[in-house]
Amino acid sequence: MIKNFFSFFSIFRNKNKKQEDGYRLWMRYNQITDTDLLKKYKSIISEVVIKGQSNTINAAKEEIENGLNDLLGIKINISDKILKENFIIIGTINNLQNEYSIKQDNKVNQLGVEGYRIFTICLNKKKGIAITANKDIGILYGVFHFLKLIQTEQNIKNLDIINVPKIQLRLLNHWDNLDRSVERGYAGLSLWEWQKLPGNLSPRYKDYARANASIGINGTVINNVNSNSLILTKKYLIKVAALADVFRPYGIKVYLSARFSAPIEIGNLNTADPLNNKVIEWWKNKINEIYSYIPDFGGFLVKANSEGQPGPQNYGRSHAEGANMLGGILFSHDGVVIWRAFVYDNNVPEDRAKQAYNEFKPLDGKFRKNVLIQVKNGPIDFQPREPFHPMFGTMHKTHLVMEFQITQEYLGFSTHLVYLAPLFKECLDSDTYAKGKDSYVSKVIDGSLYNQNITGISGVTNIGTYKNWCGHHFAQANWYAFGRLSWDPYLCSEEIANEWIKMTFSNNKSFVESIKSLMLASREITVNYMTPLGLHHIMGWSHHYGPAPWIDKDKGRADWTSVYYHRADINGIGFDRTSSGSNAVSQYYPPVRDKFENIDLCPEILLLWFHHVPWNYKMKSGRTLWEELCYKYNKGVDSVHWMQDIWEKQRGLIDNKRFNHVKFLLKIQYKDAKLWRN
Ligand code: GCW
Repeated sequence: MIKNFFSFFSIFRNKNKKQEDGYRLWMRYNQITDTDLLKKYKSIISEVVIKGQSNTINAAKEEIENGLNDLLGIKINISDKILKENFIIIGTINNLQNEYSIKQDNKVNQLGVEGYRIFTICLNKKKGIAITANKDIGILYGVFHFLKLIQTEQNIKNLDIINVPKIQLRLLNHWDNLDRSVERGYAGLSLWEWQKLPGNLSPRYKDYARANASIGINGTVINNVNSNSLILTKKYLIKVAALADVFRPYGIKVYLSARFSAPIEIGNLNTADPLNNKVIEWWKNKINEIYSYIPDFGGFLVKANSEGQPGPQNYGRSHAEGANMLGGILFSHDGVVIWRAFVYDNNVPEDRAKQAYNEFKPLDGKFRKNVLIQVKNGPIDFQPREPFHPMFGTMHKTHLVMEFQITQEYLGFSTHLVYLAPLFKECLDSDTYAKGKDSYVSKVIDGSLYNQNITGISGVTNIGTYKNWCGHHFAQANWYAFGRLSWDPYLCSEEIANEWIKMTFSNNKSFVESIKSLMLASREITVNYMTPLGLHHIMGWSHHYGPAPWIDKDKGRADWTSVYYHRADINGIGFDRTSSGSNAVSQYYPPVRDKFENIDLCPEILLLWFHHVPWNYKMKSGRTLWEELCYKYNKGVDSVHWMQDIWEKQRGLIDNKRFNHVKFLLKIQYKDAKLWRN
């Protein structure tokens, strides 16, 4: 009865909420509902003064104008001179200095090319807020930050914010094919309408660029690493150039996945040997051609000699020889080569988890300056939980790029609610011990551990043509979190969730707190009902959705089966990677190695990753291994039910459309969790 009363009440509560489809992501700019706060903001913001002229400045102007109009429900005055008290002034440090002779302050020296400063200022005896940077792109980033302060209802009196990205190349990787299918994409087709490009530009391209710029992403690899050479033909390059033109004002460079055998497929050569002069000549011309269409082209991403892709090893050459050939040519254009370390071969009788390290470790120091090696967060393949990849501790003379997977290939596609920031953070916060204690993966990636001057991070996107971009409204949070961590890998998952929830859904305190707890728990919940205690890769054959621990040798490739990874037998379960097994632990530095090697010290969350453990082994809880597995699976299932309960309580606090969509997906997630457990 009481329950009915409340749900009746909440329907009433919700009547006036505009139904939302999620298209606007975290850039909704809905009017502030707290009337006192709205009044306060209006009293602090009376006009926007914009200095400078460029496409990026125009983008900043458009964003702040639309943003403030909508958030404050007014028509903000835009001018190029300070007319009123309580202005917001936007311009480069040079522009502001020239006009208002502001004293140079040491703080601006740290800003570099992309950093910005937002601070309270007094000019012409009037008080206002300045959003400033060395370059226009910094200003755009600053504008997004300023809007976020209002979206999340922060105090904007007496500001002094300095923000500089800690990683240079912050890239999305699209696994988009030219037929617009998306490998491991669960949100519709590829955004790129090849048949309509270059003439017909979907408005979505600009919104894509806005969303990325708002979280600091500055590059995008627009085609699949399992690449088609046709992308490098003139027909496609013109289309790519049209996209690059849309993205440029937002500070986003375009990169392409290059197929190593392109000289054969589209160049009429009979070899792609990287040391062959004709091949080198062909790439030179091709790269010159690319830069003639896209003068700020970022460079190539290459998947070579991996899962059947061609590469230098087809000609007896090493990864370094292949990558350096391309790097040598791209260098003169300021381009980079990002070469993937995701290599393994079922013909090599070695634990798959060890193969990338074995292949690349001897090449450390052999790559050109503008060649970066992109390494997945863990040594297998984007599992719900993996230890950090041992390459992060070992390549001291090589630029390493982190590769995270935002799309949920092994985490329930865009059907399961899984907030991935804790997964990303677990890897970034891991201590490699490469230079003693506190040699965190984040320090390898941001270049501080080895004093590196080119740094990068990539996220395999979850974006497609679905109206809400990512399939699940909560999957947008993973795009968002990736961007925020690529800007600053030291942010915490909670902080990121907090701002995302407020901007995407609501500032309502109890909503924010409940949803934050749900999001923060969701990854561990998923691990519990999918692969607890270090189990991994026991998903359905090829599609990777749902459980299939029974997948066995009849599939042809042992390293794509489940039994290869869980090794369950009459005695126990788990992959022995200790010194008495595959010795994968030897690829880690002693303090890490010793911990993983010793079953008593090995964190239980990774137990079956490193050890083959008897079924009746006593766990820390006092339960046997078998009981503990059952406990974890049950806990996972119960926790999804808990997520459903929490969600149900939010009815009426957000629009029904998004509420019902998430509710519907949680129901499937619950059903799937039970299937996994059973
Ligand atoms: O995760 C696996 C996927 C493949 C993918 C490959 C890779 C693009 O199952 O679909 O191919 O990794 O990262 O190259």
